[in-house]
Amino acid sequence: MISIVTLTFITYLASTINAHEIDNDREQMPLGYIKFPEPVFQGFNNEVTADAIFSGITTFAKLPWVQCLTGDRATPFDIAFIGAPFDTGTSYRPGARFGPAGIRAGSRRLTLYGGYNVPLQINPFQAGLKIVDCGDIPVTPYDNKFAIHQIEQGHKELLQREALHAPSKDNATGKIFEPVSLDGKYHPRIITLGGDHTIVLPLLRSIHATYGPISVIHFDSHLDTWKPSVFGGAPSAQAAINHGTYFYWASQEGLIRNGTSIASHGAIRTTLSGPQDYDNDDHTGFKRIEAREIDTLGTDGIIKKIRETVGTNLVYLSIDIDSIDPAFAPATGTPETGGWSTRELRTILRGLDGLQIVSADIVEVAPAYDTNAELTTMAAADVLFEVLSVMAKTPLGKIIN
Ligand SMILES: [Mn+2]
Repeated sequence: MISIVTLTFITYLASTINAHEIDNDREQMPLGYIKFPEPVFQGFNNEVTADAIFSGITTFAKLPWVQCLTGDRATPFDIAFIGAPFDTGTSYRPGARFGPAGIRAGSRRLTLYGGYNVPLQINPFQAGLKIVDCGDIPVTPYDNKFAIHQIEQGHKELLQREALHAPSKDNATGKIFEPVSLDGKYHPRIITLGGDHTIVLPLLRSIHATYGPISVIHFDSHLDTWKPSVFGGAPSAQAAINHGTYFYWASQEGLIRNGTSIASHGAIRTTLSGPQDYDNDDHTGFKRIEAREIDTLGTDGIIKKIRETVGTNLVYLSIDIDSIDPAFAPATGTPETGGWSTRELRTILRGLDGLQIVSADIVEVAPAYDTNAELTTMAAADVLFEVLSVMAKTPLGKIIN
């Protein structure tokens, strides 16, 4: 005999599962988890209580954890977060190896109210894309050469998979798309959590293998195009590859598009070894936007300069958290005062809406230097929320008609 209570429970269970399935159809993540917890959480009066935003295992924005590089290589996705906990290329404060864990902790609240981005008018978690947190790339702290190899291989392994959804048309114009990759397939977009900035050399090697030479938008207080003889003095071949020289090497290797007007620095305010550092920077193809230009141009003017520089090229986006002023983001390897506010950087990132951003990273978050209020990791997570929203609004593809 089945009791009335049991029947009621089964009916309730069925309706809950139904709601869950409907939700999954809309690719609603991670909200489904928050809104429809397991029935064991059923409280008084059969009321379903939501799981708290601060509980559970920490992934970026409470997204599903998929062990993309180890246990579960078969699950496809559209956008993946992956950590690269490497910090043995730093010149001043170490600690960015804890960046991925810190940024995830700073991202816990992102979906508390649902994740709708008001200025961009999109909820990236409900945009029909499968977004996952793949955990971290295994990175040795004992051997930089091997670690850089690991980062390239780990990133490449994810990037070269096919995306779950193949966008068939441009959102803005409704025109038919074709893929922009070298192999003619739709690949997922990877958002890497650094790690010090050295990781961008192996990341750009991976990007190059899938898309060819690329335009770069680089937010940083520093140039990072320094010649090894200038930055660090290059006592050995391995020491020559560090978080101040990786763009020099990327340029030498042809990973960045050749010519002028192909890449853009933003928020620059570092001291130099001399004016010749800017001549060297010019040779790598970067246009510079100084942090102080925001006083005269405003965020609109900064956005315009960046967009004029990269045009309609495919873009890789690299964000050093030190582009933000240390008042707002103190926990970083080489802080520089006089930077942009978190609000200004977020506004500028939203201004990249419509660009073909193939992948992105945020680097140099070193949580040990943060305040108890988690200012820096929260800023990093919120900055990535803007990047994610821009990506969700703009599918990757080339209009063919
Ligand atoms: Mn920097």
